[in-house]
Amino acid sequence: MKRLFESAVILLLIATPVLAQPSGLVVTDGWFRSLPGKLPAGGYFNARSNSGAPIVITGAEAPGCASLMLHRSSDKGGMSHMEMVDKVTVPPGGTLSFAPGGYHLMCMNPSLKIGTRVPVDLHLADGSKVVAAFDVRGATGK
Ligand SMILES: [Cu+2]
Repeated sequence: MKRLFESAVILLLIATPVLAQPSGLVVTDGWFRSLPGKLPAGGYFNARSNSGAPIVITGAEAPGCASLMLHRSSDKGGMSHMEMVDKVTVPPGGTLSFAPGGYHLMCMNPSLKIGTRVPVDLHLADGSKVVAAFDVRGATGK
């Protein structure tokens, strides 16, 4: 019986593309916008919290990025502007979208190949990390 349970769990782990991590953070729809040359690539995803407490993302890394920063875009006096943030908080039971024009990841000095998938590690304030696969797309987001 225990065996059977274990195989079922393993099957589930293999078959489920989105894994609820122990932290309670579920990452879906991850993708990078790859631009020509060595222009930084924006990274976008949805972060959903299954936790009763806030989940704080403090950093990120990925193999195709020399560094991967947390950024936020905003409009100041009609000028689009972005700044680095040191953390992003996902509210208890809520969803935070990292999307063009708002929070995003910024992949510096990228070596990303369009059509591939790369693993992204998100570092959380509690010391744990969540790994999610990001699709690498072109400039139009397709
Ligand atoms: Cu940015």
